[in-house]
Amino acid sequence: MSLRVLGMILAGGQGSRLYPLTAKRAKPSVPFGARYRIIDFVLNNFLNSGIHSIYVLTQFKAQSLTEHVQRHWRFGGMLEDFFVLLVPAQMYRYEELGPVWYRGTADAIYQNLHLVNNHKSDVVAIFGGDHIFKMNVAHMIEYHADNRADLTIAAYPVPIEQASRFGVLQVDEGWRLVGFQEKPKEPTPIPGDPGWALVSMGNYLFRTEALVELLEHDAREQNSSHDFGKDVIPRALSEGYRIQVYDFKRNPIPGQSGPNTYWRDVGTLDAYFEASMDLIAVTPEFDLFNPEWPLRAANFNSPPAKFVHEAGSRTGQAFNSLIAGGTIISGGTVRESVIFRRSRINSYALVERSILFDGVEVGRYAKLKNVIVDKNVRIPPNTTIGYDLEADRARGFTVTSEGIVVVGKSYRF
Ligand code: ADQ
Ligand code: ADP
Repeated sequence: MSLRVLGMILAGGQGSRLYPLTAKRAKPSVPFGARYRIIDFVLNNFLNSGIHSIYVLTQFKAQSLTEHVQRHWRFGGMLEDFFVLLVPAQMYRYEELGPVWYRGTADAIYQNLHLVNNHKSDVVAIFGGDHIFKMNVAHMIEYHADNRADLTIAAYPVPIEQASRFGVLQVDEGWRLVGFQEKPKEPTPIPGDPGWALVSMGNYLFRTEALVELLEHDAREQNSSHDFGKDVIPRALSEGYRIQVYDFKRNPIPGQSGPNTYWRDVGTLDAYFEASMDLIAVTPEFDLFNPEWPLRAANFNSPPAKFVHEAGSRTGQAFNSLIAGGTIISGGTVRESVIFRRSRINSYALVERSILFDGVEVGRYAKLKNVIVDKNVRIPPNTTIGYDLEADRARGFTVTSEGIVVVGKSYRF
């Protein structure tokens, strides 16, 4: 890649629909897939695409995310351009803006334009930290450069009934942006394909000068909410900036054939649960095991996972599951579940279609079905969760419309 690229990840999001998993952590820090956090996927996309100068902008309940990135995404050492650095909201422009935190996604970048200027990059890649996906960003950069675009927006088709949650795009034959509405009540469908709309993935490549111009302009606007989707993109479009739309489906991932179709906002507990269950399918839509697209994650010195089994009585076994290191399945049974590290499932316990975060202990004879258990929670012996949803609600667990039960970190049995 000959262009110099700076990566900026927007990781300030609240993720309120994931509560209680986001009670004490920002959405990008929510654990996923037995050993990852949501932010790891975009970080891997950048690294696997040769983008190695990366700022992570944080704001809301950032401690867990800060510790994760600081401890586990250190690299580079003496190579100046190799870094992942956290940028908390810090009122850097206090003299100009007064005492304000990041007021929106565009303001988060505006308040840190000094970092963009210092880096002297040709392109700034501004990506969300909230999604599970693989994306070869190098291919999008090539497209951005070939089209001499000021801004390139990654796009994904969604069923029209879901499109109101997104920025909806209209393009001409050359995929140049000709219309944009942020979260419209009545989304415009793809021409000739009334059931679908083309939406923005919230992942942007900006020509650096265009970004600086647009953000400086936006900062002067009194009525702006300082958001890329609500303010900056509509203005850029009306002012005639060259905005290209990038077709995510055509994004080539080494080691994978066919179109790239997987992009998930695990923004609700049900969506989170469904994406987790996909991972344990025999042929999942999202493949964690592609050696040509390594997915780096926090590396702990965990011992191996262990299964303690005494034929006939204490059957320590797991089927169709992901089991992280340091876990001991000691005489319990696990089916179709995602188990993070250092968990312990004791004798005669049954864990089915469930997700246990780090350090969860399931006591003897406990039964769990369709349950998400947050970090370090101890489920007492003989507890049954996920079988009687009314009772679960009455006990103070969160129960979703799809019947998933969540035991939060602070729950006391
Ligand atoms: P939303 O997802 O609604 O729409 P938003 O909530 O602003 O946008 O979040 C975008 C990203 O920025 C997330 O990764 C979030 O964590 C982060 N973020 C939010 N506020 C922040 C702040 N103050 N500081 C730092 N980071 C912050 C956007 C676009 C739509 C597009 C969808 C795709 O506006 O056009 O369709 O993303 O999901
Ligand atoms: P995670 O559950 O995401 O792994 P940790 O347990 O590692 O997060 O906690 C990370 C940081 O978040 C802690 O150092 C602490 O400061 C903060 N934190 C986590 N849980 C709580 C809590 N219940 N109350 C206050 N702060 C918390």
